[in-house]
Amino acid sequence: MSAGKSLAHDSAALHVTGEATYVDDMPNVPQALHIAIGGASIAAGCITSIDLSAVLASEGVVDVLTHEHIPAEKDIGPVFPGDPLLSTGDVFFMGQPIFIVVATSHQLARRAVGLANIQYQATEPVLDIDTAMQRKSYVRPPYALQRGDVKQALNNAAHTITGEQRMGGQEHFYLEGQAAVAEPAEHGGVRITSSNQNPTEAQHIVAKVLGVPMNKVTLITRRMGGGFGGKETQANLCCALSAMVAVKHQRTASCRLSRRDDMIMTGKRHGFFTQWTVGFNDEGEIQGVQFTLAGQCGYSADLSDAIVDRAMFHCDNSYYYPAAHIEGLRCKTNTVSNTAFRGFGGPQGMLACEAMIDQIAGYLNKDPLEIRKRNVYNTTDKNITPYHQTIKHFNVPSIIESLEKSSDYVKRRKAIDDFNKSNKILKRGIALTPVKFGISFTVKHLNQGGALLHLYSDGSVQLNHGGTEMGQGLMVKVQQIVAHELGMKTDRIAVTATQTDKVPNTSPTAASSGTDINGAAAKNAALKLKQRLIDFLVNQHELTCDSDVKFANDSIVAGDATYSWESLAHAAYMERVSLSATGYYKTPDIHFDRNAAKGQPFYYFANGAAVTEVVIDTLTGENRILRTDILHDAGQSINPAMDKGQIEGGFVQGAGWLTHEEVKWADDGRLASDGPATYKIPAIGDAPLHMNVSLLDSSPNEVNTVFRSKAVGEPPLMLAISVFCALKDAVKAANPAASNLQAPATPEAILLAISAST
Ligand code: MTE
Ligand code: QUE
Ligand code: MOS
Repeated sequence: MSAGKSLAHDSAALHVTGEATYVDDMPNVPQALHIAIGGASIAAGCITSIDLSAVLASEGVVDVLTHEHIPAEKDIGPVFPGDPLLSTGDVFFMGQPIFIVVATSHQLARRAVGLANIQYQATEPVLDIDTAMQRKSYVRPPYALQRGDVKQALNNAAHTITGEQRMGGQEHFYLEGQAAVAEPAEHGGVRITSSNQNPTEAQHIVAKVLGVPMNKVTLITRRMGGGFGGKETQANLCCALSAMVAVKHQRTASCRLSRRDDMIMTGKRHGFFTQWTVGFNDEGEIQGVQFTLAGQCGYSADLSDAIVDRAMFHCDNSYYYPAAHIEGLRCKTNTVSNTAFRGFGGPQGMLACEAMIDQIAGYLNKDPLEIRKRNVYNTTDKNITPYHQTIKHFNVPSIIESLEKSSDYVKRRKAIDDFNKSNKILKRGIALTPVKFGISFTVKHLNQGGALLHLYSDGSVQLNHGGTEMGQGLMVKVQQIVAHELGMKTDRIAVTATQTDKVPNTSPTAASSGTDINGAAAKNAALKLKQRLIDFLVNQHELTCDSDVKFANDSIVAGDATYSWESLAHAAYMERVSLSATGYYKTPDIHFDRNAAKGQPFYYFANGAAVTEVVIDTLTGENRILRTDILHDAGQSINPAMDKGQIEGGFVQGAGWLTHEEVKWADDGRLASDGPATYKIPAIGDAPLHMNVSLLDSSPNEVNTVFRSKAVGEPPLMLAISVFCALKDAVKAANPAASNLQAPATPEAILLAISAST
């Protein structure tokens, strides 16, 4: 059977040979036009004059367009309005798209951009969360979760402390940048090939920008060279611009951002400023907590409402709060509009939570692991979340227990203390942190998926579904699911590009739900097709019941007869059996009343835990991850190799966020970290020296997901919180009175924490 096997990624060979085609590898059509974007050179204010004559006169330039040339809708805000495709006069951040150059080559288009003469009237930009909070400047209204009487709980608690944690944003740094190629189609339509997590939304937005119905616009995504959330809404820019040019000029138009433009013009992870007041008893058992979580949204809403919601939903991480008040603020700044990034606010909420746990441990002079275990949810009396969802099943306690043993935590804790006593300059630290990540879009309507399955008369199968491939292995997993249901070899099934004309009204491939919803939809299609074949065979062979037909080992047995897929497909076709099926799935049992802040937003939780040991150099602040042990719950894994890859990649990406990726703006609002020279992503040498990743054994999902698997895309990123907590542990060993470590824990931040006392 194919499901449950560690099959290689369906494109693995293509990836390593360079044969896999990305948007910019598409054959260069003669006459194709190339787009470059001209951005604002101030961070806030308005445009007083624009002179683009020199741009238009530049070599190879065919056209220069501003907002005045947009055929219909000028706002590409995905959920709420507020994102002008091209500035209509106001400037909200430095680099904001104002005009585009259309030229005969990418190079010539980029060269012409610099010749624009634009005058501005500048105002003072707001560049940080603190200023936005002071001014109550938000992109969306504040929102809070509430359970129990927090005031009373804090009053009655033996100890009450306040704390705060700042954390930076994160650049997606996908290897393939934002890119789209649009070809004109008949009747004012357009066909766009795009590196895109959300083809349906791009279709919707392009249709609005062009002023045509959605049926005139087709979006195609074969694969992305990484998305990580950065191509959920931010791919719309290149789609809309290339579509506009393709339709106007009736020529193929390509829009591909340079790395620098990509970093400046498209959104990133939200940095957060978090504060709490927590009450607890002598054992460190939490009695009540009050959180304020303020996210830096940039100039517009984009997905920030849902992102800060998810931060709020995760500031309990794995711990029970008898009383809680959690407020989320969506701060408006004159910076690019921030967007989805692996974890979607969850990592920020969870980091705040774990920082609070560490603070309680420090206050009571106990090992943080003791505080973690004391407060962890159970399924009996500590089982209600701040959003009133009851935890019915919870693997974290047993995961912590077995990881503590398998990683030798107690012995190593002692060895680290000894090491730190005998070493003045190098200090080690260790931390075990759990992860509980809610699976489902917290916006209900997105929790649906669709698929389209064809059996051709030669016995080959073509599979389409609403999910997109960004390297995570969605296609091979869905292929495995269908092969499993039909008892056929996976290589009989070709998974094709995601296309809005094959499966309509799809959700973004996001919230780690790709396999859950599209895999289940594909299974539904496979079962429909299978039933038609069963009916056909029962009838042909005058069998008494459906179970006389068996699908296994790539063949079909019907009573005494045995078919190959080739012979069955041909026979069914000749007898006029429909061999194409659509599939559909919607996640059951979820509901959330946002006004009451009550409900069951998540179908289930993904769980895991990590133990990380680090070493810091107290003279330079340099640091290394020495060892990480991970135990992660992927349910009954559809593809253990793929899941382990997601765990390793997610962990390292999270460690990058918390250690050396630093998004920085200069005082005038210019993005200072606008390339690989000024923004450091993890290299192979930054991965843990020793990394032991295990999947939780025999743990089929408690709810009825496809193959009883669990979503695995985002949750492992949050295992990297163990790195940050271990670094804090090492900093504390260097100076027990060290000040609060800020994230990212760069060498500078580590030195600062060691040298400045609280
Ligand atoms: N893995 C790779 N290789 N590349 C990516 O871009 N994106 C992550 C995760 N893993 C990503 C990845 C994010 S943000 C999400 S939401 C999930 O994959 C989406 O895919 P899934 O739902 O199929 O897991
Ligand atoms: C997790 C997610 C997303 C989410 C909620 C989550 C996500 C996303 C949206 C969203 C919300 C409102 C919309 C919309 C999308 O919500 O990725 O189009 O109108 O796009 O809990 O990952
Ligand atoms: Mo992932 S941030 O939900 O695209």
